[in-house]
Amino acid sequence: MSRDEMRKIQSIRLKQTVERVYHNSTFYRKKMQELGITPNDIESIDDIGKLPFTTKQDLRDNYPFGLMSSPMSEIVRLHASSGTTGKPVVVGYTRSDLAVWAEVVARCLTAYGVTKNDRIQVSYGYGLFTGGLGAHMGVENIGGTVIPMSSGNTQKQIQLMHDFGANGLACTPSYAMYLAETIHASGIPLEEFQLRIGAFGAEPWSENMRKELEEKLHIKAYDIYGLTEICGPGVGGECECQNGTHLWEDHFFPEIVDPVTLQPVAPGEEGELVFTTLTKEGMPMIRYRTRDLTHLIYDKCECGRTAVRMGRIMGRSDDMLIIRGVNVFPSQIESVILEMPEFEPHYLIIVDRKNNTDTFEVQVEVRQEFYSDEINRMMELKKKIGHRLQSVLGISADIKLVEPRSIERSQGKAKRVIDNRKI
Ligand code: DLL
Repeated sequence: MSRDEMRKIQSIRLKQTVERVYHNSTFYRKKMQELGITPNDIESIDDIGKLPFTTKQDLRDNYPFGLMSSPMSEIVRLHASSGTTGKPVVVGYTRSDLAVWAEVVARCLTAYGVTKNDRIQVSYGYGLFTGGLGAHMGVENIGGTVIPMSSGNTQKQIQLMHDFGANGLACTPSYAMYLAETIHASGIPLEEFQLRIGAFGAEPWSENMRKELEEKLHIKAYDIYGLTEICGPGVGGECECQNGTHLWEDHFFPEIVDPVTLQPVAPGEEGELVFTTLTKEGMPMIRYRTRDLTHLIYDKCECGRTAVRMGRIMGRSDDMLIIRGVNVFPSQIESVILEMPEFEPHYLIIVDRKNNTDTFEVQVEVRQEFYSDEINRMMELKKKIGHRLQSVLGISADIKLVEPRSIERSQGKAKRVIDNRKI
């Protein structure tokens, strides 16, 4: 599709989306009124800059359903991901939203070369996380066979991958690496597996990691990108050229802005990725700040697809960590520590990658009056905070209780996160 044609479609859909949110969402109507604009001010996609930005904080402030633009009776599915503190970010989908989602994941899979003759093992987590069910719908949409494994239970994953002759694997790149190592350790020859294609995403990964995964598993490893707020996996995916992630811009309009000034950067420059959904009904997003730092490539791709490409995600403009595929904000950990009287508000988060799996340690100072030489009492305390963190974050941390005043005090901005991973 030519750029002009694409922009025509984007313009029509943007106008429809703006009408929809203005008339159906108090939140967006108020935001637009504050800027003194109405849907009549949006005549084409070139007017996108007139619209307000939306942030994770807006989702938190309007938890759980405040940003829906469809009545709840039209919402057929809810998903959620971590917010910056205790409350998750909640997204609602109408039947049509689910159809679009299945379509965009199908586009990714098709670009990887997956067909109805393939069996795809989906080893992203199923549940509120969008990874499992999103990939699942995409495979079904192209008529492939889904093996809905979800994550974990690694031995069984390998056994069924082998016995069912899975041709594709969809999971985080770090879990793929772990699966690869477990396969090698199992002694089953790689030749007995039918794996050909990997659909990896939900966390940053590098070209080196791609090479390693391709060599270890004898596959072609492709990127799949997405975020809960916009729809889940399938906002974009790589093609056979493996040279940038095509964003399905007829459904999700991308912009790159300077994260400080919020002004658009020059074409091709790096900045923060911002999306406006163009076809969503349940919970359309207007200029949603993803916090992902990347750049866009408008040159034609050798595969023939004209959809814009995105470079690798180079980092984030906030402090969100992705640990074992789970989004973790230091502020979530801080709020758990602050609500427990046994601890000082001094902590350190140490993240590393050993044997291709993320390690996650939280060091926290015990208050003098709770500090004890008795191992049992300390173990009890460790368990208590460990459980609390697990229930808030959705993953377990190695807790290290330390003596009062043993964590280095900062002279300026406290450095509370040490991320030693070299991805
Ligand atoms: O991770 C959706 C997803 C599931 C994408 C499965 C791909 C595959 P969230 O949990 O909301 O949604 O996390 C979204 O994860 O803003 C990025 O920072 C990061 N992320 C997702 N995909 C990639 C990728 C899902 N391919 C956040 N490369 C996003 C780098 C990624 N980072």
